Amino acid sequence: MKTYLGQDIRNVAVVGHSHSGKTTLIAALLHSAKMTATRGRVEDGSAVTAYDEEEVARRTTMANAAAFAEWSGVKINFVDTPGFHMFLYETRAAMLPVEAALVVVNAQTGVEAVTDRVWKYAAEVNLPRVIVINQVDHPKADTRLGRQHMIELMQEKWGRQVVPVQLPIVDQQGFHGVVDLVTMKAFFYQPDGDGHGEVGKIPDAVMPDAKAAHEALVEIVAEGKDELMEEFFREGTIPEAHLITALHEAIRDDRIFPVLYASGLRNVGTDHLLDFLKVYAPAASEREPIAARGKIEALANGNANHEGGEDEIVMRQVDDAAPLALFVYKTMTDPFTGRVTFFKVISGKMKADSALQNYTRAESESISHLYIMQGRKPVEVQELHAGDLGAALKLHVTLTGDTLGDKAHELFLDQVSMPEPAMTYAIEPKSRGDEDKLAPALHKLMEDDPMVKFYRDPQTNEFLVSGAGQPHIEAIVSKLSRRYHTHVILHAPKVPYLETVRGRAEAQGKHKKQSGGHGQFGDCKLRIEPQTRGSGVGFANEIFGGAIPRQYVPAVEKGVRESAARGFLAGYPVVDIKVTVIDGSYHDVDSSEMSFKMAARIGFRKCMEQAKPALLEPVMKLEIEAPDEFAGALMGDLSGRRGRVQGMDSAGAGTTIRAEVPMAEILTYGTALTSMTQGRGSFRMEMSHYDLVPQAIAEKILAAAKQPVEDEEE
Ligand SMILES: Nc1nc2c(ncn2[C@@H]2O[C@H](COP(=O)(O)OP(=O)(O)OP(=O)(O)O)[C@@H](O)[C@H]2O)c(=O)[nH]1
Ligand SMILES: [Mg+2]
Repeated sequence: MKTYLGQDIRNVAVVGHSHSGKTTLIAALLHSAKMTATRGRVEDGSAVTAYDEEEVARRTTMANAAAFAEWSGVKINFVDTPGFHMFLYETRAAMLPVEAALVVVNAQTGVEAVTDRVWKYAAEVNLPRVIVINQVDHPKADTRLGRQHMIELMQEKWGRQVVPVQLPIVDQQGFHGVVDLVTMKAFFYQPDGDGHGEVGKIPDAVMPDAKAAHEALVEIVAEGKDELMEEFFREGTIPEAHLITALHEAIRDDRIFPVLYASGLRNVGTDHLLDFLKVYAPAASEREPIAARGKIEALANGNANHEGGEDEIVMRQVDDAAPLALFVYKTMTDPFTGRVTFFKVISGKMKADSALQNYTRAESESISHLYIMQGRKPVEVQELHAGDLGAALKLHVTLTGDTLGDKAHELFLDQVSMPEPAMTYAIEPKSRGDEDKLAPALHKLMEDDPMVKFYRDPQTNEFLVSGAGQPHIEAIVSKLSRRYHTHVILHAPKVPYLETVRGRAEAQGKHKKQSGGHGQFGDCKLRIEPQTRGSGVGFANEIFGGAIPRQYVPAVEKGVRESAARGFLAGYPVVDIKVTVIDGSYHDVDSSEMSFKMAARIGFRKCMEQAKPALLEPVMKLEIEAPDEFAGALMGDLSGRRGRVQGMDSAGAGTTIRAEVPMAEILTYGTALTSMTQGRGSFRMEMSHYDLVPQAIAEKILAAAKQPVEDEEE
């Protein structure tokens, strides 16, 4: 296989709403570039970037995947990304190792909720964007929204930099060609063919539109470039060569977001899309130097021993001559190849058989063979140059987000931040045999998917598993059984209620035992008062004149904290209180730490009795997305769940509702939402705050929970 330099590499993340056809389009692009003998399909699991069993079963992309096309002298690396709202944390991570996003828009529906979301992610990292209107072949394409109307809607959202560089040719034969508005040539395709267009004349019916669109394109390319403007006014047009260079630069600098047309399913327009990426997408070497935390290079050079230096922001050039640095953007465990680590060569030249330092983990790591991934298939290469995407197998310590490289040039790149898990279940092994396997298997899954969390809730003592949502957790459970032969039961987790007080009270706690010999004596007077939410348990000492000797005050505090942790009403920890010890007495011989601890417990319980104890419940922040027609039903349902609606937006084809809802009311919301919206709604939630449980409901919870906690004797 040919070795590619940064200038001949294009890295492109393919992003867009679910079912816009990203995975199918990549399969078509790879086939047109003759990387695959047949054109893969999502339906039968043959699409190159959809190989994971769970993805094949669900027919949707759940994690990033890599593929490449060698196309007339360049290598185009594609990262296929999820379009399902739940997995967008992956999509966001895919923006880091690439120089362009190919934003796939479904011609049937136009810009959808996720299209806009991923657009914003790309904008956050100033990623150049190329828009492709896909599925133009579909009978419903262009009928709901005219072609021009769709462009106008995108311009409204994303600015007038959205400019067609192609027009589709659709007639009674359907969609079978595109007009290139730069060269003013038409390309005609055999639908379901090999994806190669025949150059031809622009059809008469399209010509007027093409002329107008060409002029609009030339004008916006020339804008802001004085020499081009002059040329434009002088000649009435711009020579093709100048136009090509200027368009390339405008795309690289986010001044133009070009729009193309294609059908991945019927393989129309794909070779031209590859050509377009070759000519107009930024080369890997064109990337601005990358900012990272590290040691100042000048100091590090020629001075290998620079330990102890402060971290500085280092600008690292995407250059073969710079020190080697790799950034890991994904790992996966494949049943066939084992652990695969996907990385970008940020700088330097990577050769097979290299000893590297994993800076993030401060451990060495050696890479014997180098690969580039074609879906799940590793293709071996001998070297990778700055800017390329590669992979290594069976690394020991390296995980997603790590930076590796030359030992002498330590560098840290920022990792992408993860959202809070939206859904949590209690998880239990089905049988004894599954018990030992569960934790190791889940830990393996967690390494490849940072959104999966597995932990024991210290409050309820249950093992919990969290993920991005219902389908995500279902996929985890299915992977546990398919891959690790570990079977589990899921159920709604116990709600981690808390207790608090609504009033203020003072009470005395006295612990006294005189049963011959050494006695026990502790006596303290406590005050309890409510504090703001989230403040936990505060303790203060206001003893004057040694009513309790100083050395016993910590024992009083310990007694208070232990009692608070044990709960009063139903065994839930008491929080958001301040307890102050205000008075007491002691006995020269019989007082001890233990007696004061006991006294504090008694005092605490008496305080609780009088201070209007109350139950607190976790309230979740909920964001629901669903087609407009379900908005009314969803709002009604939310109020039935004691939800408080905070806002409602209509964006594109859907409505977003934001609300705060007690956790107890939405433990199984995923299932309810699916049935209310015929599977078309989605939601995310995260912990917001704790709030008082209304009296009537609190009574029910307390009746169902265990009896009030008795203070046990020690
Ligand atoms: N008519 C038509 N259908 C298409 C086209 N591309 C994809 N489809 C169909 O749309 C569905 C979704 O295609 P995918 O390629 O899985 O879409 P995706 O964007 O990868 O979806 P996610 O992975 O869920 O984000 C499949 O049933 C495809 O057959 C196209 O160009 N034309
Ligand atoms: Mg997909």
